[in-house]
Amino acid sequence: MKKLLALLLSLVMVLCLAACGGTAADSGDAGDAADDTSAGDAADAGDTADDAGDAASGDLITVGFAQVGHESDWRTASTKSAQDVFSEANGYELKFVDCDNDSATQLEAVRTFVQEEVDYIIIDPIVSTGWDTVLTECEDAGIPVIVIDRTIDDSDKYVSWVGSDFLVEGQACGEWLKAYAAAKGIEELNILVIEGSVGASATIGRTDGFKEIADREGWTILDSQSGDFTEAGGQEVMESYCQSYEGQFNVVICQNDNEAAGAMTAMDTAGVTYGVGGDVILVSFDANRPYVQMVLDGKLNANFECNPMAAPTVSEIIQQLEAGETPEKEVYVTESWFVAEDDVTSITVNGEEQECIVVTQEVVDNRPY
Ligand code: GZL
Repeated sequence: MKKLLALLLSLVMVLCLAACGGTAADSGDAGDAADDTSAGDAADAGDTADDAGDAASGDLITVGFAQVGHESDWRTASTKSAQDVFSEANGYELKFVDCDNDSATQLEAVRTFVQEEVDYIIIDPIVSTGWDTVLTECEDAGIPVIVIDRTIDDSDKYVSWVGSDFLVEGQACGEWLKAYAAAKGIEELNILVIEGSVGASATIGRTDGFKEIADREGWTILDSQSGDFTEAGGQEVMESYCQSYEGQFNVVICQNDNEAAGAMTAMDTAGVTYGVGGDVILVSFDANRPYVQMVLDGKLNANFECNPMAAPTVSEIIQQLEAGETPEKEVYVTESWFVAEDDVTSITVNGEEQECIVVTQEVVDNRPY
């Protein structure tokens, strides 16, 4: 019914224009309407309605966002950041798809955005490969793609990437652990790692960065398995570790906060103490507010931030593109390292001195997410 109404509306508009002696092309959207109507195709009439709709909605910029999923507190913060920034009040129409950690769903979401002829596409890639074909389709459709957070490693057909240096996050964790162990007089480190989702650049970077320091220092990594960035995954892997490596480990590295929460549950059940004064040094990544509180409470010895607030920078990039400017290809977000004790208040990562923030209640309260 809507399409029929749009078709009739278009016909009336064309007849009015003809009576006024103007040309359809002179009237902008009406010209589009005339073009679509002359095709006499109901689908075009629908497009006409959309075109009219776009014209009626003024200059809202349509943004399609294919988000990883909803697996963690970090992801929730990332999604909220996008919804806050790409609001109608800010001149955007956000088309959001939660891809539920499924790569096929994510590719389908991007193709749907192309069909819907959005103005821009944002992708947080679940995995770092398998992207060139669909990015070529976006390029052919003339739709700029901005990648956030995780990286795409098999194609550069996107305008910009905004995110974290995951390798540095892993290296910082290793350099802090080295300094902390020295300060505490711990000579032997036997380490268990709970990795993030397989194939995610965050997992790859944190794993490689930490392993670089572990290999340099001669530490023993007893095992390294994926907890898929979820609390259930972290608990499951830690339960297995507590059985397989009972009494053998004194460090657990969790590659995100939700895995750390799961690991705590498993260690509590197994009677393994962790954190400040515990038998096991427990470390996390992401630094969502509740988990920085856990650093203050001594449950976590350290937490390495991964900043989820990429959306404001993405909006700046879109505005640059709207103005015909060329944005930077890579934009890194700022991040901090949080520690429970003042034994180590700075570390050197790749020759650069970096602060380790000793957590206070004020630090917790000031966390933005
Ligand atoms: C990292 C991000 C990771 C977080 C996890 O930038 O992709 O995915 O560290 C999230 O919490 O699940």
